[in-house]
Amino acid sequence: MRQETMEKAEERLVSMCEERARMLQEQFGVTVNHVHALAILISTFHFEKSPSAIDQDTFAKYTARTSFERPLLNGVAYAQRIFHHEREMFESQQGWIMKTMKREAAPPQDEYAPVIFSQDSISYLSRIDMMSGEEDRENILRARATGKAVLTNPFRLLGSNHLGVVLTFAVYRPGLAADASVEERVEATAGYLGGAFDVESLVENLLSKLAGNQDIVVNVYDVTNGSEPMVMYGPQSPDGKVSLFHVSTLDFGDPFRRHEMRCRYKQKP
Ligand code: WA2
Repeated sequence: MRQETMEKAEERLVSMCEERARMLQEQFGVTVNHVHALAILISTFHFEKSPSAIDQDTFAKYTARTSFERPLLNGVAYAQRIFHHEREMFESQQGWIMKTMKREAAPPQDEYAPVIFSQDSISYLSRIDMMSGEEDRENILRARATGKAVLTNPFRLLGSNHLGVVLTFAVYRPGLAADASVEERVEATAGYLGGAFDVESLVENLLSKLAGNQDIVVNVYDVTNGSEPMVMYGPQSPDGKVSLFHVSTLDFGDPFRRHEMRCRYKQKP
């Protein structure tokens, strides 16, 4: 009798966890695909057309109108690759000076990635050199070397201070071969398109709509470094020993990273 209730409870936990994991992975996937398409839109209408057919206003309008395609992102932005020798010319053409993530004047560097186009929801990124932030910088370097979607560690995002991860795609100048080498990719890089998965609020919103949500505790971890899992969503220190828990694997599309969802019942009071 008790054995049977235990089995039922476990079955229910497994099914609730799997449902949540598949739903989250699905929404991550469609969001990543749409940002990929936006990166191609920039390369087509900003670089293959002269003069460019995109400016801040068209970017803001188009990204606002298509935001339903990116349900887990708080917005998207485009950062242009600028070398140090181009900086003075760039800043005088733009009529502004780039800033660091800490809002200071950007000190001299070999190259920069100032945001020139942003969705209104994350307009606080405009003029910021994204290479001045450790997580964003790592993403930029890995995105341009691979040509694939890349994700950061979980960290506190600008603006909201919510826990989340940044997604980046490199935008290449036209003519890059599909089988290009790392050096060719880096050389052909024109800029970076990306945005932040606001995991803390948008995943919360997604899960809160599901039946049985008040009965379980859900955590998402970045387990890329197996010995040091990083909380990406959920309570920072989930209760230690619980007899019943379930782990669902997650694939967010960055082969360099591993994620998983862990679910358990709330402790009875
Ligand atoms: N987007 C939104 N919030 C953030 C953030 C970010 N990065 N970094 C810290 N908080 C323009 O990789 C290029 C977006 C970075 C893309």
